[in-house]
Amino acid sequence: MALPNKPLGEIKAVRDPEVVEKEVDILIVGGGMAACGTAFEIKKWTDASVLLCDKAAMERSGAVAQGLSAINTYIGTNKIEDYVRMVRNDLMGIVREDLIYDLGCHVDDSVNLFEEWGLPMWKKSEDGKTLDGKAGQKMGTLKAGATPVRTGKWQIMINGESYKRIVAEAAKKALGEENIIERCFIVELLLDAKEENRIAGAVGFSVRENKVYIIKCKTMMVACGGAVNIYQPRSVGEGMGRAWYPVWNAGSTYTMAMKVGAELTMMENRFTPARFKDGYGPVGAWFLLFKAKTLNGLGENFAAGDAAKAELAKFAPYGTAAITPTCLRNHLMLFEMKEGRGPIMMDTVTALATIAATMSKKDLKHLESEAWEDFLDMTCGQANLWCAQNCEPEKKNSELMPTEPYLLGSHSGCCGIWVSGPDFGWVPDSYKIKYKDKVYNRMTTVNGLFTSGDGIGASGHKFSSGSHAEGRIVAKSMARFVRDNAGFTPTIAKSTKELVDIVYKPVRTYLDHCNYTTATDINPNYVKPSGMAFRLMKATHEYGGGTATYYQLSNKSLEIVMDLLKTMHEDVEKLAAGDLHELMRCWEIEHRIWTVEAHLRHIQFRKETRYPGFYYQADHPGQDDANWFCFVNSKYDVKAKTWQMIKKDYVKIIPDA
Ligand code: SFD
Ligand code: AMP
Repeated sequence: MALPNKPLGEIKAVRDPEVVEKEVDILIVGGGMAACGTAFEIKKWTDASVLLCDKAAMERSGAVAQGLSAINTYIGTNKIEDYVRMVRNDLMGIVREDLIYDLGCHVDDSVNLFEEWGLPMWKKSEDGKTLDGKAGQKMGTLKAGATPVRTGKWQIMINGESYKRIVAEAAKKALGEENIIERCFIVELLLDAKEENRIAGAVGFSVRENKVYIIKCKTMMVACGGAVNIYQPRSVGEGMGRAWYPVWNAGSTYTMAMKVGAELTMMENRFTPARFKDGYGPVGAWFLLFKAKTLNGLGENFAAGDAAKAELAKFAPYGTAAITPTCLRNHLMLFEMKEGRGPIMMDTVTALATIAATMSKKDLKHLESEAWEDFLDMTCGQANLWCAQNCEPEKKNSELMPTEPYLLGSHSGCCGIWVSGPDFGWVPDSYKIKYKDKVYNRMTTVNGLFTSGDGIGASGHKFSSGSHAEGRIVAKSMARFVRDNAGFTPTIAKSTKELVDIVYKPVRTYLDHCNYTTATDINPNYVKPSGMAFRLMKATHEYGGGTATYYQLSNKSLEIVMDLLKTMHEDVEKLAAGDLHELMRCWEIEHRIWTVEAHLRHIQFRKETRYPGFYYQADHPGQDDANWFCFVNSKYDVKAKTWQMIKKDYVKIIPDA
């Protein structure tokens, strides 16, 4: 059920919240693209009871909140094998080809549904013209054979300002509003008290009412997106809060799963996207649709030069492939900047002039509005910035800059949770996870716990469409899991009181001590979450390979940041929340700290630099295929408080072309 907007000001937290206890068969945690896919699909396969909890309002939650201007995974007439090859090359070789292939088989069906639900897709007219909006709709649907406007081989353009609203509406209709709790932040997952390594529920709270939710379930999907604001953003001061990926996604997926013992994979991977400086406007449409080039400070197309070619050759076969991997594109920019040939500019002027040369005045106006719409659809801050800077892209070039790092598994990164592949003969046994002798596609190493979208590691480039399709794949797996295990009754070890004490601890800390000082943010007995957030960001920025060091770290800096994280873990015990928004911030920072620790532990373990341009391990430069052409997995033991780092064999399934 949607809750009304807040009255003016924050909602004060009380010492003793109301407790709501629920028991369902299937729990969906998150309300983003993946969760909407699951919500849309699940009732087709089961009569079991389902509940979805989203910390925000589904119409505008998660990464697609602002809308998008492209769907970056649409197979169409391409071969699925080529999709796997593209993802493998972009992610420097080590990926789960079973998961990627499986996703490739399903993703277009989600795209077709989006169009059916009203999402306008750009189409090509019979004479090869670009038609967007209503004009595009006249060409018929993609499903019926209309030709999309491809930006790249895998990407298609949309008028996507309302993308998330459209997808959420379908999810809500299919699942029923009565089975959805919005503004419910899940804090912890709960294991079963009787059966080892089996998921049994979750605990969370409402960010609009003083209520704690304790939910028992037989199976669960956690899909709370990636992790943002874990490194100091380039936008500070009055720009603070601006980031590229959704600021609300705080690593909850990874932290909550790892804390119940789920194995993580490739957490060393990160995504530091090259973006339009300060506004974070995406570059894909400019590179691919408008065919723009980047220039260094000397006005040279450096990426096409001999120095760049020589640099890329060091990372063959990826660097020498037809499409340069995302991390290496960053690497080239950083190379220029470090050599004193920055800043890097996107040559929007030449790109638009080149296309305009073949156009009428009217078509040119339309082209210019498309250039603006690319940002208005998904990153309006960038369009605002252009206005603020008097920037007309046809007259003035814009600067590009690699951003602060993000952790995610669905865009051009691949950190996440280790999951089962599908139960096909061609999928290696080492990629299958069984429960009572049955394989459950996309199940984590915790029985009954599933994930998708940004949650799944080693299979990036799913984007919005792939995350939705993956959520639908999980729906079918969960339906089967509940059916196969109908006799299971979840039991939770901790009492209701113990769970409420955990979730509301920051509120009580605040209420116990807030009268000690006149300025409630400053108190010797507690720390506010905003202070802790700055502390985390400073530590990662300086010692964890943030922008401060051009993404470079070393054995020593890792040692220092690990030490800082250790005291942060101690100090989060003193977090204090005076209102419900702050309570959410407390739990977000807790989730962020654990996610960062996993990330840095993986980097510490992998003694090579697999992703130059995303990060550089100065003590282990370059790639070491002989020792590190494998997955790195980790498992946290919450009782023993120990990390186990595991090397897992990579299996090549799709041969090179
Ligand atoms: O331009 C809790 N993405 C793009 N995908 C595309 O297909 N095309 C594009 O054009 C894309 N680009 C892009 C993209 C994202 C952003 C922010 C920009 C540009 C500016 C990527 C996709 O959006 C992304 O791959 C998917 O959305 C991932 O889906 P999913 O479901 O894994 O994550 P989500 O949608 O962010 O949803 C997360 C949900 O979890 C909730 N949540 N709920 C309860 N308890 C907690 N503790 C929770 N924590 C989080 C959230 O509220 C949300 O509902 S471009 O760059 O290429
Ligand atoms: P972005 O806007 O950077 O998020 O990219 C959107 C899509 O375009 C993703 O599928 C990227 O992999 C792809 N892309 C972006 N830039 C390039 C480029 N220079 N060459 C090839 N693909 C790109």
